[in-house]
Amino acid sequence: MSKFPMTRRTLFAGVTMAGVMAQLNNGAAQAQHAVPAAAGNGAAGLPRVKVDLVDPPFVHAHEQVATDGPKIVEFELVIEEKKIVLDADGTETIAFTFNGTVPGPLMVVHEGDYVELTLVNPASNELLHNIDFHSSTGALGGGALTQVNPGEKVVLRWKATKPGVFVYHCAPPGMVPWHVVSGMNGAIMVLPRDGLKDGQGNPLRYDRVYYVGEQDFYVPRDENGKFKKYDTAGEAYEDQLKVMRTLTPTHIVFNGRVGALTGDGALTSKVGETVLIIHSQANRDTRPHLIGGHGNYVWATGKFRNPPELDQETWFIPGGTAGAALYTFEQPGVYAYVNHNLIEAFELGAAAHFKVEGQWNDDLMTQVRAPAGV
Ligand SMILES: [Cu+2]
Repeated sequence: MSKFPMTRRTLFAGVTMAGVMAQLNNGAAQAQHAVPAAAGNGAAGLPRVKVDLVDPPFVHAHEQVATDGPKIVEFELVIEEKKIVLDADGTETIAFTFNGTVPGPLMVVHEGDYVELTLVNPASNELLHNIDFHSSTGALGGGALTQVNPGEKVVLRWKATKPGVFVYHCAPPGMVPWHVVSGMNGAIMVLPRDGLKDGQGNPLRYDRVYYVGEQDFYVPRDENGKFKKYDTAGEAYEDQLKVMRTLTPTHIVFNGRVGALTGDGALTSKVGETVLIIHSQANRDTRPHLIGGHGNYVWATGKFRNPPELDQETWFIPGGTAGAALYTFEQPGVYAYVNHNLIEAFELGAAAHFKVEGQWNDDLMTQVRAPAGV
């Protein structure tokens, strides 16, 4: 695609002219038809619960072990196209967001629940959007059933059959990578109904959960090497596509900007607390590492039917995946949590801090002799 499709008319034209999309639209039409007609719709009659999502790195209140049977869990995501600042130099990009944040909020349900998502594309936006849940089954993960133009909303329901953490992202026809690298992705956690387990079937619980969404950005530069600013996404599109095709991000950040999770935004914990870290990257591979700590139990590819790996130093999360790591802090201090491609962490921004309170354990580490002359 060489020209940015600016109007709703051209957006629709792009959809209907593409052969592959015609097939997808047929599939979508059939699937839409099938929803009300399907026999044995397991969602019928189930209790409903409406969940208010919260901004990352925080996660809405939820049960780790389900105390009831399956239910329909209602979420709402409002799409917001907005200018965001990526770093202390004031570098800007026009982000596409679910609920105004990069990443979008973490949703939590249990295996066997039904997710019922209302996706709202306010009239103030310019572009068509949709949502592909990697955790769902069929119709491009829901992408074929959720295309909403500005001024529209849609409701999608799907059954959470696979326990794990999964990416969701926008995937509009012809513009998938652009929307994903403009920030339009997030994650969902489908917990086993009886909670997390180690490899031997023993329960694993967490005191806190944080959601880290890693994002690569591709900001065009002017002839002097300075980052360019644009008034609209449409103006930026062609320049941005050129940078994207280099596969060389200008920024790789946690939670939307350099330093979002350091300083005042640092993640907090206490010695003795067990923290679950959900980490997603919708586009590129990443390799989280907690400097001075470990991943005690790690589902690097995020799927809870697999036994967690133990005592990891660094774990590998392939692009398009969410991973989960459980750690119990044993020492106080400030820990850096980084993408251990250290250039990406220290030069491009993929780093967070944990500030941990508590008593130092001399047995685990002590400075036997302070630095001084030899
Ligand atoms: Cu989008």
